[in-house]
Amino acid sequence: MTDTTTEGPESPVEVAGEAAPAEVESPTGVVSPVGEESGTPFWQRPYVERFLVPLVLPLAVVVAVVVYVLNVSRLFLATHGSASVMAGSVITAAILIGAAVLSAAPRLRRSSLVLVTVGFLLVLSSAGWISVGTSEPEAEGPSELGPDVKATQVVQMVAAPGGAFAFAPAELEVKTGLVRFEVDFVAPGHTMDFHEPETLFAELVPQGVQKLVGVAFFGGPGDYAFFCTVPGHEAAGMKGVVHATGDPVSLEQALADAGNPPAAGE
Ligand SMILES: [Cu+2]
Repeated sequence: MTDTTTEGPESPVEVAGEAAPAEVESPTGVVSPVGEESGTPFWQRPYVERFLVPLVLPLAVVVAVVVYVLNVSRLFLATHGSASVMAGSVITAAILIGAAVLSAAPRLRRSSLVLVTVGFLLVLSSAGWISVGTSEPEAEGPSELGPDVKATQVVQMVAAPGGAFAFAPAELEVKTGLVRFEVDFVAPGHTMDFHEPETLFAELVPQGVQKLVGVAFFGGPGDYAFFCTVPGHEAAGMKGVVHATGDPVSLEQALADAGNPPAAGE
């Protein structure tokens, strides 16, 4: 090669003579595959054919199926309404229809097939996020107070006195803090609960005629509404109001004030 650069007049002949046979040999053996690789689409290259299709593709399909199953089960568990069930059904139907369309269209270009498949995978993997809400009620900090929690005040109450849709008393005044409600259900088929979840009051559901105890936490002054949760009973008048007065108090402080051990509130 150094000779060709130094000897000007001879070099063109030598170069042409040496290069010509080299070019003739190389295009058939070496150059042509390179030309094919750069010219053919990515998914038709040898490595793709050899490894992606038999190895990666089945794995991807398995992962997609697992993700889909998890997502759909999550979808069905997530909400109480029928919207999520309908969404899940629509997605499943779309998958079936899409698969039918794909199999019925053999003349589709391979690139379009790949695009459609990727699109379906994206839809599948996002299926579970369509539903709004959680399968369990979100934690509202501390859990509801049990009947064994000590309270600083006690209220005696009668539910459904004389069979009426009422509480007696229907209106009462307390101080902020923990209040123990001793409710005498003198007629079956009634309950008691507070509208305000921050009272941490555990709904009282008696078995027939029964006296039950519940503890409510009133963290600040204000009105707290209690009612019978049986449909129609509150509208019929089975409700009442607790007027809480006094300084705001934290649950921890209220529990301590009532003599509860520190771990009781947790
Ligand atoms: Cu009732």
